[in-house]
Amino acid sequence: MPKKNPPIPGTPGSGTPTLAEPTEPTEPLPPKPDQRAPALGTATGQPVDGPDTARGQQGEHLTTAQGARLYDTDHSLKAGTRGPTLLQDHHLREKITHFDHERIPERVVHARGAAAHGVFRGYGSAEPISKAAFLGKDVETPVFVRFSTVLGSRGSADAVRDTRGFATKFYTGEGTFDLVGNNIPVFFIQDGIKFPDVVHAAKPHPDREIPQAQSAHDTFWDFVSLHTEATAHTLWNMSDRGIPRSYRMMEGFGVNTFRMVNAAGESSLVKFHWKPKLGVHSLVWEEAQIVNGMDPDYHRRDLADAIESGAYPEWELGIQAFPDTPDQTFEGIDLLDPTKMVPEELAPVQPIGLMTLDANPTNFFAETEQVAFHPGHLVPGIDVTDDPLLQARLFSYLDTQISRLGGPNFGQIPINRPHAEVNDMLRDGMHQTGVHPGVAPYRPNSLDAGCPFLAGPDTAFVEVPVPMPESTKLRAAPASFDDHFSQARLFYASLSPVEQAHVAEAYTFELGKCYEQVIKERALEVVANIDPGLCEQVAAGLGLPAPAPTVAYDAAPTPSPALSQVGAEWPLDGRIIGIVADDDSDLSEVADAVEMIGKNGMVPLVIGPHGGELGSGKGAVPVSRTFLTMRSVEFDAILVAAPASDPRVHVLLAEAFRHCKAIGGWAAGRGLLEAAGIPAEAPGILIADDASALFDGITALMKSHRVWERQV
Ligand code: HDE
Repeated sequence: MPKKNPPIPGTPGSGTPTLAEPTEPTEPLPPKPDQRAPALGTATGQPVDGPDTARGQQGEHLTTAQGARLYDTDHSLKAGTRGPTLLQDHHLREKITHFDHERIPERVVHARGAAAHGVFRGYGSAEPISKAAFLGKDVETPVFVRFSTVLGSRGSADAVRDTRGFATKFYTGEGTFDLVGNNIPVFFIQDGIKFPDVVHAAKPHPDREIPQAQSAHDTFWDFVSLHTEATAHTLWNMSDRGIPRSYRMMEGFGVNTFRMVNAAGESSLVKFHWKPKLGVHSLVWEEAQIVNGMDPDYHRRDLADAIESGAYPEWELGIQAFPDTPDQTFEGIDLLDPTKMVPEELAPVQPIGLMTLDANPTNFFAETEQVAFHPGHLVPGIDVTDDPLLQARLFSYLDTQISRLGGPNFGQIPINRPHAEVNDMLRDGMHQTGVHPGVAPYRPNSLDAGCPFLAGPDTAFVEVPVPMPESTKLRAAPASFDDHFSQARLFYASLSPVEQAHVAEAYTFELGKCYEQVIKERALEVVANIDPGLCEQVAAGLGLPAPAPTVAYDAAPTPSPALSQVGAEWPLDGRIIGIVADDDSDLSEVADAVEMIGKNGMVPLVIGPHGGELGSGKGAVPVSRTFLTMRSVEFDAILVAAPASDPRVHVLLAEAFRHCKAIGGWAAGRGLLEAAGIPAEAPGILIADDASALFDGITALMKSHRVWERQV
């Protein structure tokens, strides 16, 4: 008979009292394929026996890092209950030491992010210009996408005015392809050597380390007013694109021009675009500022909630394709200049696949924090160009991971493992987790039977043999890079009046936050070169004279309607409607409204004077937010079914009104709208006899995102 282990004190069956914690284990969720650690093998290539070591946790008992079971983790080992702690206590030291080292350096830029798993399905339409297998018709490829802000630290707020990162890892059968893009198609600088300059200028001031995650400060405006190639990107930041409503409602752009190569070896130049199925939508500035205090995790929460509720966000991947001519320009636009984009009206975006995000990460640190992107992670069929920004990026991303992730083996971290077979000759180094068999990590060899073998050009990644023009070694840029204003003029001219008004407000706000007069004046000179009318508005807001443009206008720019966010109708998946009600409201009507909203793929949140339920018994309605926990910015539209006199409800309605949200009232709610000073005849205010009569009208208004006619 095997000898039974003695019972561990405090565990069930041990005879000592148990803690009031659950003691029955439940099965953890199964890992996704890209969460698996590298398979372990012995030096002879045999698999290692034992439990599934790929998982972070096995078994149901608490153990040390070495697997020894523990019976107490609440008390350190002491000489008596009041005595000193003993150096012998390995569990204490292991637990505290590991904790002391739990943090890794945050990303130097894009530190704040949120991510999701998904799948990409190729349409096959890119086949004539790219041999990349994952773009083939109906080929499905797992993806992991990380969205981010650029400037803020890891714990900063989501809804700040900033560019957003949009980085996608495609785990293709031919190796991993990373599309490391932004939600703005142009960049601040033309040459990567300027990246530390723009980032140092935009980050908090080095003396007091303020302001956090903001561009509204002197060093940023000092730099961009002197370095005028940043003008177009700065203007995009000052537009609604700088404050997205949701990560699900952003476009993504590869920014740099890439190459695609087909099976015949022919090369085309391409620009990548992600088009969200829900359209491109933004917060308004006052709303964004309130959001950052009320819910700093606004975008992170929105993405996770939408995926969890089954409202999977989708984007179509598209390309603009251009002939790979020796001058690498299209319609006069230099394709190697990353401060320039090509209007869709000149080169249509052709859809090549669909991405659906359908799973949240299991562990933020393991996946979202440790994922390591690199624009040089390419597959056969996609290659880089000589864009001097892209060339510097090709160096930077690998370099930064080495200090951020503690050594050169970050590719072995589960989220970074390729799904293609890996057989490199990279060995050893910090955090090596692979057990490489064989004796000959070099080529040529005979001792490992010549392995690994080289692939033929038909399956290998082969750089496009681009002819190099005769040239001289120098530090300079082509003359076309001197044009710093045409794209900013084009973007501004393409915006609707509402969007232009937001741009004027944003410049006025940001420059109003600068202390140095000289910086405000110089920034106004730049704005004058975008649009004199815009400059006059900003100058008036700052109380300064408007300077005249210094760079001549050749002709008025031809607007690109695709650059405006306003004017179409979009699906409402995951949009949030607040319903103000109280115990005296007609609760069956409120319940009907809740049901209608949910049935239509949106989220109803009942706002009541107290928590718990409104009413009692069968017809009771659960309350989602109280007057204390709600704030207008959480809702895309508000319905009112109660005469609430609480001043916080008046603020709710006043803010929703100012932020151009649809508002509807029925029954006693009509009186509340009046009491809150909301004019019944204003655009986007609907009054009806019951909730169902309101529903169609409210959703029709929401499809245009906001009631812009109301903007004052
Ligand atoms: Fe990045 N960038 N970048 N960048 N970038 C990083 O890499 C860099 C640029 C972008 O969610 C860093 O792993 C240089 C353009 C995204 O993990 C770093 C230059 C675009 C992310 C780096 C640029 C981007 C990064 C910091 C100028 C849009 C977040 C942490 C030559 C096309 C990826 C890291 C994630 C991250 C360098 C310019 C997008 C330091 C030197 C242009 C979305 O390597």
